[in-house]
Amino acid sequence: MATLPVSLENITEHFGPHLARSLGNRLATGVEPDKTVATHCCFCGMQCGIHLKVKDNQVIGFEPREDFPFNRGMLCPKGVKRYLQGAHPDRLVTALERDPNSPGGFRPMEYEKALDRVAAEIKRIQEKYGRDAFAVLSGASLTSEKTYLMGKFARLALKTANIDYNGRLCMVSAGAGNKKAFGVDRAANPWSDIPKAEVIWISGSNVAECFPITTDYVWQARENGAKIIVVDPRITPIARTCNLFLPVKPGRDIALFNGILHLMIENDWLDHRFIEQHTVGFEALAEHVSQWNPKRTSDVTGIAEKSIRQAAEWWGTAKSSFLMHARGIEHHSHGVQNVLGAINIVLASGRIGREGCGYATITGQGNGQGGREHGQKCDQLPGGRDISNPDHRAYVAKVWGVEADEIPKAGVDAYEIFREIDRGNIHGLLSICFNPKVSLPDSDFITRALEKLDFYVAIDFFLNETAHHADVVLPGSLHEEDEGVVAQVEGRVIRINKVVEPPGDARADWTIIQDIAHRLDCRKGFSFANPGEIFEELRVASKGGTCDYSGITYEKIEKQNGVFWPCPSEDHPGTLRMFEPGSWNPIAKGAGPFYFPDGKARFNVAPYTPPTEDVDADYPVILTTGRVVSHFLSGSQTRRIGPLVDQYSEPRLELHPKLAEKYGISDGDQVTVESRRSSIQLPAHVVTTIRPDTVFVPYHWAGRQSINRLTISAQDPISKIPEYKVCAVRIKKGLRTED
Ligand SMILES: Nc1nc2c(c(=O)[nH]1)N[C@H]1C(S)=C(S)[C@@H](COP(=O)(O)OP(=O)(O)OC[C@H]3O[C@@H](n4cnc5c(=O)[nH]c(N)nc54)[C@H](O)[C@@H]3O)O[C@H]1N2
Ligand SMILES: Nc1nc2c(c(=O)[nH]1)N[C@H]1C(S)=C(S)[C@@H](COP(=O)(O)OP(=O)(O)OC[C@H]3O[C@@H](n4cnc5c(=O)[nH]c(N)nc54)[C@H](O)[C@@H]3O)O[C@H]1N2
Ligand code: SF4
Ligand SMILES: [Mo]
Repeated sequence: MATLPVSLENITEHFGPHLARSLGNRLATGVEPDKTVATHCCFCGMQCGIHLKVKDNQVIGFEPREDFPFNRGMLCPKGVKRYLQGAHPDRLVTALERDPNSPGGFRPMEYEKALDRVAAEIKRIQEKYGRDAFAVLSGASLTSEKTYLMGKFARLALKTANIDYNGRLCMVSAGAGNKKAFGVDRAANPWSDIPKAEVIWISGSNVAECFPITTDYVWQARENGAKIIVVDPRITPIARTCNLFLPVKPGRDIALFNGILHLMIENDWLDHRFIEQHTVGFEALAEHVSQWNPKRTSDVTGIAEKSIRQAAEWWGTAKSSFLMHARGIEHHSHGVQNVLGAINIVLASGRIGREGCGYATITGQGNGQGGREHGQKCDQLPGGRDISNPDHRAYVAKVWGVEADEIPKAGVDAYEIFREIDRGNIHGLLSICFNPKVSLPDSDFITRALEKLDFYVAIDFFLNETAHHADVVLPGSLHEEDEGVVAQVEGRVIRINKVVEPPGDARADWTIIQDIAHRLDCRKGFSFANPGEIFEELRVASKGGTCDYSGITYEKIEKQNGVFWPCPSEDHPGTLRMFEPGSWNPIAKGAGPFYFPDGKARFNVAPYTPPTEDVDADYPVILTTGRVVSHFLSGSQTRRIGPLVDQYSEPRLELHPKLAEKYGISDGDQVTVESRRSSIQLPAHVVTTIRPDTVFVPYHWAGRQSINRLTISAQDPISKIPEYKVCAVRIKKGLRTED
């Protein structure tokens, strides 16, 4: 039996930020760079600071960036290798046009001609089928300037209601839960609060593999004597070093949170003064959780009663604490309920809005925070405004110089866009920074829908698997080829600096979008000369909204090494920590720290509902999915970086020895995994670090290796996030006979 590729002994080798520090220095030897530019990593929401070294308009290496306070020179394996993308032979340097007779199915096309064709097809489709028949899918790896522009482009240039983004797959359950409870959607605390907390609660996050730099903060807390509680169906690397591990059955976290609150009430581990002064709704919630006694909680979650009591006691009696969660509790058809459950135990403890007392959802994508603020969501306008709210529409319309009724109504979510394509209601698609064929669930359906499109244009720097279905591909920009801002995991707005020029015919993404707008006879509002001008408009458009950027300038970001939003005026330093007593916000206006007119946070009753597809006699095993340290998202970038492929070259089916024995499977055997949607074959990886009723597969691969062919397209009714973390499968040793 093999162990996980990473063990406690070699954990530093795999995730050790300090190793990266020395590697950077080693790479520095040999070639003399022309210049070194301070910027940030292109991958996850940590947005670690990094120096990129440039020679002849080519990124040739990196150096640690000690001055950025978040990572202080540390980087993870992906950050260390990110610089290898630009020189990759697959880098798109011309526009492409679909041509079945050309090798690879595409032939190069002149950029201007490609734009003409795109505009003509958009006009043709919209004239024939109506404005909303052309949809836009955008991404949260883009800078905030671009995400702002995408929202404006869809509403004003295309005049379509149908724009949504890949954060629909990521941050929306957390966002909806935070808005329901706090009235605003941002990590409540800076990470500097983590080491000051005496209890750290981590639910549904593989912190060490997905947020390696956060591991350092958690370990600092541990050095200071903190107790670490981890809730996960797998003993992930961070769980191996925790004080209490709760092996939850996938899809049952809300039962656990309700059970913890039950014990907090029973033992009077509550902050009565905080509940009284700063919250509403506690009585109804207390009534609801009275049914969640430890026995019932244990029966539903699969966690031992003793462990539940221990967790409740540590959490209940702590003086300071930090609760964080990620997609493990959010990727569910009741993801919002899970998030509300987590927030309920934070509010009941009163430990929020103070130093060392924190709560956060850990943001995934590079601009996963900023990308969900300024209007590329189907129901949102800039500044976190609501597209259905007449006041919000009127404000943004004024900034855009249009009438409020010219702004389309709310559109449908990213998955529904594909259902609408399938139903014949959407005929054209523009996608940027999104690879839905690999990243959406039940992906055989997505493939079929893509083939039904009349016209599809993709903007990317690589020909990702979805773009293979495009009629035209436009060569966009890599992270280091453009400038702008992003908001990292803590809500700190930082600057991405331009390091090199886009090669060949490749263009900064925002210029491509403007070029298309111009060909749609839409110049007004799309004549920005640079990202700085877009940012100036974004500042105005966000003013007075919950995500208020109006006091943030490029210069101030530079000077302060980042500015935390909200920042309502130029003399305001930004908001390091949310919800501090006496703090101001645009909704409460001094009535209290939370973003509701009365300034109070909301407790929400969050009932338990089982996953949409539970196991049964035909499909008796739970499938859950997620990530490994060396690959990123759909893998379109990291599967092209050799050293990362070497670290983890193919997906494997993680399963427990007991389950393996039941099916006669040994480590390394080929196994057929089948759900009601599809089936694939994978090598078995037999490990003791997973629940015996659950199997895990990472999702970074495409085609025959893509686990999303099996996952279910059930969505949370509020957030519309897909249920990636639970569906039912059956497994069998060997290949399927018909293959
Ligand atoms: N290396 C790497 N890092 C990344 C990314 C990447 O692709 N690769 N992507 C970035 C992005 S966009 C995101 S969103 C984040 C994701 O970061 P995470 O959410 O930490 O990662 P996941 O692997 O999706 O899932 C986290 C954990 O949830 C557990 N889990 C599964 N089902 C349940 C459940 O029902 N309850 C609980 N409590 N846990 C469950 C899984 O076992 C897994 O360990 O990572 C970011 N960082
Ligand atoms: N089974 C399963 N599926 C999942 C998940 C899971 O846990 N399990 N997690 C979900 C989550 S949390 C997420 S965030 C999604 C992510 O899913 P996707 O967003 O589809 O994945 P990416 O790999 O980020 O695809 C983005 C594309 O954007 C391109 N790109 C990156 N930066 C830029 C840029 O600056 N400009 C342009 N033009 N293009 C750019 C990349 O080259 C890539 O082709 O996957 C989701 N899918
Ligand atoms: S932790 Fe995230 S931002 Fe930092 S180096 Fe790794 S992938 Fe890049
Ligand atoms: Mo994500």
